[in-house]
Amino acid sequence: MENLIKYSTDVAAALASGKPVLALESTIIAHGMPYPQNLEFAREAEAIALASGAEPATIAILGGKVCVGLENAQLEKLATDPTVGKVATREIGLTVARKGNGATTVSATMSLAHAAGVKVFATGGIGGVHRGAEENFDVSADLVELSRTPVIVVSAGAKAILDLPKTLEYLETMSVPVIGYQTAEFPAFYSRNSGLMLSATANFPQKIAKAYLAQQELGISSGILIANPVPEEFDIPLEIMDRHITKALKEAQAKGIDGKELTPFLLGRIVELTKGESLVTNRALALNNVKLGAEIAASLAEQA
Ligand code: PSU
Ligand code: MN
Repeated sequence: MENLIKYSTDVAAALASGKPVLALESTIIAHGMPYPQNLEFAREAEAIALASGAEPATIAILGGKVCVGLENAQLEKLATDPTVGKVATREIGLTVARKGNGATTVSATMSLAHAAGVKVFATGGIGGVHRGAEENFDVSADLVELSRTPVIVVSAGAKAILDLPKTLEYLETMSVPVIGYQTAEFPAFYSRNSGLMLSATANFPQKIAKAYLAQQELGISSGILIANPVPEEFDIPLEIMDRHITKALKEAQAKGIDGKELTPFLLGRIVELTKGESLVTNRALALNNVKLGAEIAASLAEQA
């Protein structure tokens, strides 16, 4: 796979010298936030990773090449070009084969980060088990990838657009450790609280790095999901979000939107329904995850 991967000069240098590297996804840029906030976010995420001690490696497929570390013009393309598709793990091969462009989801970014030798990845929220999954079987490939790819994923939990109890059950079944960062509760993305308790908590990045190294040494191939609550000042209470989410879900159903279109549709409608407040929170929590991700990557580089 090596020659399919195109590293930026900075990422290649960091990997060669064992410096901390942090993977970042591109679906959040292309399909998770509107322009121009998406581009500002992408640049700020990279700046925060650097300031927190890790080389940022934003991952996307461009012209059929797996790009690990992007130039400014590439970030701009992802943020503005509506023809850039949403690529989950199953779409990687075909996108490369047709020399296409694709923004990578959590599942695809994990799988490509692993192929590229990057062990830590920060995002906003992961995909999960959708509400109504008992009828429609909509379960994000993110959960499957977490069960089989040894990458630490730093998230603010899963969005309340999902069925959170079922998402946690599924992660348990798939043997994915879910560790609350300085919390015993699973955060609900926009909200710090979900009412769902976790079985594991870590208060320091070092402990997360140690857990990962133990899994590696013992041949356990699953990833680790870190649940890092949104900073208090950006929290939007669950009850408030729930009203907007229920409305957006009804609209999606009426319009017949499902499959991979559903998550981007819901995210966009929620930004409109909250008059932009959800976007401010989304940005804050994702940047907060980048900071923690960089700290974990730094700790891993020290301990490895
Ligand atoms: N959560 C967000 N913003 C996002 C996504 C999730 O807050 O942009 C994206 C991620 O890339 C995630 C994907 O992997 O949505 C999940 O999509 P699906 O439900 O189709 O698996
Ligand atoms: Mn889905």
